Amino acid sequence: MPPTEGTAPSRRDARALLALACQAAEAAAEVIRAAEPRRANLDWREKSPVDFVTEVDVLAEARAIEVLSAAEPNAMFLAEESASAAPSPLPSALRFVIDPLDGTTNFLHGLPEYAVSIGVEVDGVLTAGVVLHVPRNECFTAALGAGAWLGDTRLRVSNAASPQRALMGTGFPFKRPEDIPQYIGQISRVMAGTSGVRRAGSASVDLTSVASGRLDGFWETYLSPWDVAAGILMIREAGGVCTDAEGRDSQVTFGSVVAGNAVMHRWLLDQLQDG
Ligand code: 2AM
Ligand code: CA
Repeated sequence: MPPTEGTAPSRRDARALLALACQAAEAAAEVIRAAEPRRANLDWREKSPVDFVTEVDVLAEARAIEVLSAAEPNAMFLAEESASAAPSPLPSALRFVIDPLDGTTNFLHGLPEYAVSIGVEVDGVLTAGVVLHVPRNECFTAALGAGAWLGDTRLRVSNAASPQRALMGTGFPFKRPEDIPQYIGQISRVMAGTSGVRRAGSASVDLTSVASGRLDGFWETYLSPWDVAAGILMIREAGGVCTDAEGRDSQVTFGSVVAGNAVMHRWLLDQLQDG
C-alpha cells in the first residue's frame, strides 16, 4: 500500500477505495486458497471452448462483491462471472471491475500463476486497482496520482532501451483460432527481435510484471475489461504506456492491450502492424 503523504481529497478517496478493494481481493483470495487442496475434484464448466469456470470463481466473486457492497451499497459492478446479470438499479459514479480468479486454467492445473484483480472507476476514471497474486501472496496496488506499489516498494517499469535485451510477455489468441496465423507473424517478429517471450496465462499478472520491470513489455489481442482494469492503472502509475494495438490509450473494455516503457511500447506496436 502507498504511504499516506498527500492530502488532496481525490487522493484520500483513491486511497480509501484502494483499501476497500484490497479487503475484497483478500476475501476472494481466501476462497481460492481454501479450494487449492481440492482442485483435482473441482467441476470444470466451459463458458466457451477452453474457457473454464468453477465454483471457486463464482464463490470468490460473490465474496468480493459482498465485501464491496457492504461498504458501498450503491456501487456498480462489472464482474467476470456475473457480467450478464442485471445491472445495478441505481446509476452510480462508482464501479468495481472484478476478475475473481484470473488464470483459472492455471489454477485448475496447479500452475502457480493466478490472481484476483479489482479495478475501481470513479465517474469513468480509473482511480484504484489491486492485483493479488495468490500463490506468491504478492499484493500489487495502484492509486491515481499516488503510484504503483508492491507492498512498500514503489514500482517502475523497466528502463530497457533496446529490444535485443528485452523480455516480453504475451497471451495467445486461445479463443480465436482464426487469428492464429496473424498472431504467429507477430510473435515471430518479437521472438526474432528480443531476448525472449513468456506466456503466464493471466493477463493481470502479466501487467503487474510489466509495472514492476520483470517484463519489458506485453501484448495480447483479445482481452476483457476485468482482465485489464487494475493492470492499466498499474502500468500508468509505474511510468509506463498502455494502449490498444492501434496506439489509442487503453480503456476498460474488450480488446487488445500493448504495454511497456515508452520505447518498448513503441517497438512492440511497430511489430504488431504488419499482420
Ligand atoms: P481468466 O482465467 O480470468 O479467464 C488472457 O489470456 C485471459 O484469458 C487470461 O487472463 C484468462 O483469464 C483468460 N483465459 C480463459 N481461458 C484461457 C485459456 N485456456 N488459456 C489462457 N487464458 C485463458
Ligand atoms: Ca477469471
